[in-house]
Amino acid sequence: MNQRDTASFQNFIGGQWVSTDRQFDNINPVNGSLIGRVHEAGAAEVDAAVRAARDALAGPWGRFSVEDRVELLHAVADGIDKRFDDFLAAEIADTGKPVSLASHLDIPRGAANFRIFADVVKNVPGESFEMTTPDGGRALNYAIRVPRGVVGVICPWNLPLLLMTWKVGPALACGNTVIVKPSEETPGTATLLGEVMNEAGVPAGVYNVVHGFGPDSAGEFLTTHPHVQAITFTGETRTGEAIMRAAAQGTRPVSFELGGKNAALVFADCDFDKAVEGVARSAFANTGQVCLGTERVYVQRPLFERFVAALKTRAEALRPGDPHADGINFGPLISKQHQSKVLSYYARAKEDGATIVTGGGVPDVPRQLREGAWIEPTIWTGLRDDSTVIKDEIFGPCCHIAPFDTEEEAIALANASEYGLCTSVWTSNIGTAHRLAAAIDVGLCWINSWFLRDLRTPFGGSKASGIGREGGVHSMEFYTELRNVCVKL
Ligand code: NAD
Ligand code: 6OD
Repeated sequence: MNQRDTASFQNFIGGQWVSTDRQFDNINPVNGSLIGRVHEAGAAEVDAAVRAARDALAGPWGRFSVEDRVELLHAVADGIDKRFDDFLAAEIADTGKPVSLASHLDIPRGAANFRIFADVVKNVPGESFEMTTPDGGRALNYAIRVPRGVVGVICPWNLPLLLMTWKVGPALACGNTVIVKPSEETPGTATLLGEVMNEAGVPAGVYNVVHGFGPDSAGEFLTTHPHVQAITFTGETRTGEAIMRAAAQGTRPVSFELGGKNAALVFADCDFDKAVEGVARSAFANTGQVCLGTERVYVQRPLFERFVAALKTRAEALRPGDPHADGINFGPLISKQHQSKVLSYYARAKEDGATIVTGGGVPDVPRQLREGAWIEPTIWTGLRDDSTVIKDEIFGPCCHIAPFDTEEEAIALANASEYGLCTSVWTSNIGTAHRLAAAIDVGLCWINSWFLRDLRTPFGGSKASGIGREGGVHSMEFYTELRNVCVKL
């Protein structure tokens, strides 16, 4: 079938739309309505995708020069721009995120992820070493980067297009072929990208999409397939552990962007309004479903009461509702299932004796939205450091605020987590800023900012938050094998 059936989400294999007889519902989290049926890929469809991806490597794609790939990836980015409204509609239908967020973050980053990595591969420097040989002659060593081959790309649901293209962009720029397994919750934009790939003239089999779940479904079939040569994954730490076990068969390399329980540290000398605005954004943007989000806020004692009051005002100003409506800046959670999980933490905070500064439940929304996965932005104070709510990643629009006195205490609190994805430090003291950046065990440290991104920089987490770094030349490290060529002159 060459024409995509727009009422459903089919697999995209070897440039063709592939349906299956196992289908599941894709539900709109705004109101619980059915968006469409998703065709689940089984082992046979995953195997067909791997074969298509291998054939593409052996075919014209494998002979593309860097310049050819760069030109094509720019055409893909242009294709996303041209169909901006289609991508926007698909992303909003799947996630319920407000149009203001998706149109400023998710969709533009979808296109930028192709442009930036096309430009990175064009400019990545090489290395060479000349040497004297034992017989007194000369030899020249130079390293070339070759694609790894077929790359499995497993994605989450929170920033579907952004996080998928963040991996597909560099993988293709380096000459690999990809098989994407989008989250079962958000099949829309990965599917739509198949159309753009065909329109841009990307050879069949270079970009493939298989739909389904993790265990005993497309995710597991993909990660255990012996001809998938590298796996890049974004999602929960526990899922990462399962994928790592699968990747151990055949010692395939992995790149993991995993969970976080990030701390914001607000010093008494900060620019107060900017700190409140930044921490509010980091706690509540995308309804708290951002791996970089802040669920632990530590405020230096002289500012504590004022900061809690100001953050409460921010939380209470958020407007849930129809994502396309004017003035709406707060979407639902991704699903009823995730809503139950987040609400269980809201209940746990109460049981553990938290003071609920604001929120703590489900907001009152218009009747037509009541089947949606709505949740209140929530702030707590007064929990003990060892409370589950302080330790677990909740992935909801909530944070706990606690006071601290000294810089050493702030560092110890930030580091008291199994995770190490990011932190944000709010201070006007440059010495404090640099000392904290060196002392907090994270992959990303923002000073007086949050989620400010230059795509050339290393991105990833330490501890249980990930393995490896992607971004700029760091993505090249993962998506290529470096081969040394030694030429006796
Ligand atoms: P998840 O781990 O449940 O699922 C992610 C993907 O893995 C989905 O496509 C899922 O179907 C697939 N999957 C699940 N089990 C699998 C298995 N055994 N084998 C193969 N594939 C499998 O994560 P999620 O709920 O979709 O996303 C939220 C999580 O992602 C949070 O923990 C969040 O912190 C994390 N995340 C991290 C980053 C980062 O950059 N560090 C970015 C976004 C999200
Ligand atoms: O900005 C990015 O490149 C990136 N990987 C963001 C991750 C956000 C997590 O939810």
